[in-house]
Order: sequence, then C-alpha cells, then structure tokens
Amino acid sequence: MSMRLERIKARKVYNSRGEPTVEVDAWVSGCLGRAAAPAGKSKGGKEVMYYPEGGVDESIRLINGELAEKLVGVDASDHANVDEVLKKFDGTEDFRRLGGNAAFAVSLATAIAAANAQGKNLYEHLKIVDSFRLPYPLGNVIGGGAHAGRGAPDWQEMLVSPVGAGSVEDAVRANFLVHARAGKLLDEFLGGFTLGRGDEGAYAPPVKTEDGLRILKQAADEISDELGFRIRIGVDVAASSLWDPGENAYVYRTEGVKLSREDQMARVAEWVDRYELFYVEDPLDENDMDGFSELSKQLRGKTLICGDDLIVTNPRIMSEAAEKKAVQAVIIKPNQVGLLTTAMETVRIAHRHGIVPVVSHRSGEPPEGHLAQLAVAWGGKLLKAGVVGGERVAKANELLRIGELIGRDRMVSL
Ligand code: 2PG
Ligand code: MG
Repeated sequence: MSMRLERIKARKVYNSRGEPTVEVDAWVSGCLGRAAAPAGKSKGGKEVMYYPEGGVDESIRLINGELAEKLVGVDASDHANVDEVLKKFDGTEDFRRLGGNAAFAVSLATAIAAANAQGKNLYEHLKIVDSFRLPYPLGNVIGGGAHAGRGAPDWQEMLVSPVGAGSVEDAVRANFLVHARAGKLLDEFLGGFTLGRGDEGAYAPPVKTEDGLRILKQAADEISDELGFRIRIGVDVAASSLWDPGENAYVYRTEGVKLSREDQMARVAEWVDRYELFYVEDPLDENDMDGFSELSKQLRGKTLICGDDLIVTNPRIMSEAAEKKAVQAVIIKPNQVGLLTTAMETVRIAHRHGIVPVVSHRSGEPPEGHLAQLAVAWGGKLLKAGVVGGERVAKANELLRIGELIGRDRMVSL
C-alpha cells in the first residue's frame, strides 16, 4: 500500500548533555512520527559530519524548506525511498550539506510515522530478521575517558550485561542492581564517594581503570549469585582517545603511564583473563585494523572484540573488517552514517559473517526509546544504552514494552 509523506517539520531541542539537536516531526497518512538525533563525544574520525556550517539552525532551515519540498509526496511505505531522497539531496560523501544528524532525525521520524500509519511497530516496519528476539542490555557502570572530568578512569566505559538472564525483566533489573552495588563498593573503597556520574550515568570515580574493573567484577559476581544467573562484564576502551601519534603511545593521564602498541595489547589480553571480560570495544586506535586482527586471533573464544570508532557503522569498512577477521562484534550507531538504510546494510554484512551487531546509544542522547526498536528489528544481540539516567532508562523501558509484544523470555542467544 502506498503511503505518502504529507508533512515534515524540524525544530531545535536539547540532548542529555544540554547540547542543541534536531528533532523532526513527520506525518504519513495523518500519523505522526517524532525523533531527535543523538551526539557522540568520543567520535570516530570517519563518522559523517553532524551539522553543516551554520550548525543545527542551518539543518533546520534546510529541512523545513528545500528538503521538505523534495520529500513531501514520497511513498514512505518502503523506507529506502525516503533515504534515497535524503542521500540525493545532500549529495556529499559525509553529509556536509544537510548534516548527518539532521538526516538521521528525518530518516527515523519518517520511519516511525510510516510504521504508525500501517498500524505496525517500528521493529516490524524496519525488520531485517525473520523472527524477533530481545537483545541483552549492555550498560556502563563505571567510566571516565572523554565522558568524565580529570581523575576518572582512563578507559571510557566499564560495562555490565546479564547474559544469563532468562527474561527481559530479569535482564533489565540485574543491570540496575549491579549499578547500585558498584556505587556501594566504590564508596567503601574510597572511604566516601559523592556517587558523581559522567555523561552516560556511569560513576566517574577518582580511581584507576583496574580498580574500577575489580570493583565492577565484584558487584556483578555478587548480584549474579543473588539472582542465580550469569552476569558478565566488558569494556569500551575507546582507545582512539588515548592514542597520541606524536608520542607513538597510548597515554593514560589518570594513571600517569604511556603504553606502546604492544604493551596496550598485552594489557588488554591480561585484563580479559583477570576480569573475565566478555566484551572489549575499541581496544586499539581506530587506524590500527591490523592490531584488531592480531588481538582477535589471540583472544578468540575468550571475548568479543568489538569495533566502534574502527568501523563507524560504515558498510565498506565493515566488509574490510570482516575480511581481515578484525572483530567479532560491531557497534551500530545510525547517526555515524546518517541514514537508517546505510546502518541496515552494515548490520546485514555483520550477520552474513557471524559478527554480533551491538545497537548503541551515544553519550549525548534524547530521552526517547526508539533505539530498542531498532535493535529488535535488526537482530541486535546487545543493546548498548547505559544503565541509569532518564535518557538511558527510556531504552530499557522500551525493551520491556517490546517484551510484552513478542514474549518476555525471547532473549537472543549470545
Ligand atoms: C562510545 C559512545 C557511546 P560517544 O564510544 O561507544 O557509549 O560514546 O557517543 O561519545 O561516541
Ligand atoms: Mg565506543
């Protein structure tokens, strides 16, 4: 059935960091879809440009003017039609005319409107899998790096995921309990801690990375024993933020050490063993794909090496990483490439190679839950969306709602 896009309107709203962002309203057959764009802080060098010269205001001017003229009337029942217009309208490789974040907000709002017009859920409208499953939530509990101030851990995120939970309720609750327990343990370790948090709701304590890992492991093990299912921990090193090409080293400011590429790899391997890390995102700089391949070979079977800044949701780089056996998991952040269809292409490549798609939030998020719908639509096995903070909880709550529809115990197998 053909469904024409009737109207589109953009406005300026704010993300969880208080930065301006684009929100778009789209109407298809009288039904509204609304979505806003997130923003990263530890961005990959090959991500598209978020906004053109002139910033958010220029994107809004374009959407409400020239783009609306091109988009109104397009058949939105097939999402590819919408993204095709967006791509042509921008006409650049990196979305520098319209802005990748503006494209993302239009793409998502239109998909939501089209889903609503068809009486479908978003995950049904954008599905690329045959049967729906619920991803395990992956959330950061202790962090630092670019998401916190000075004195916090050098590695950006220490993450938890209840990979043994049998239902989405148990899974979501487990992460909240681990977060609370880690706060208590940090307070004990530091002899008093403000419980201050960074951009994504993870504690940002004045501790070294390894102390954070030890404490998170303890919190996860204790809650795992109490609940009776397996809870694992992982990390996002976000190593591009540590890599200093001038020094030819990974620079740990809080610890006051500099590690060579080899020492960085050795440290990652050692901590994977010591803290039983099941997931390691961006252990090395984004320009070192060979290093990813080496680490993947060395740690095969022990952990999932995941590419975020390395792959930036880009289908071409995804294919290259798959060919070089550089990763076993890939972060999917649609705003890294601007369009849902481009992100979907990357997910398809990942599935073809048995690489785990990890559908992910950004450090600056709008307080909405659509990401959970995308994860289910695309067969994401992990939903990386933080633990606490309204904009993070919104994704967990949406996952609970989807659980009502497809079955609360239909968890993916990891
Ligand atoms: C990351 C993300 C989200 P940012 O590195 O994975 O956790 O951070 O959005 O700042 O890129
Ligand atoms: Mg990352």
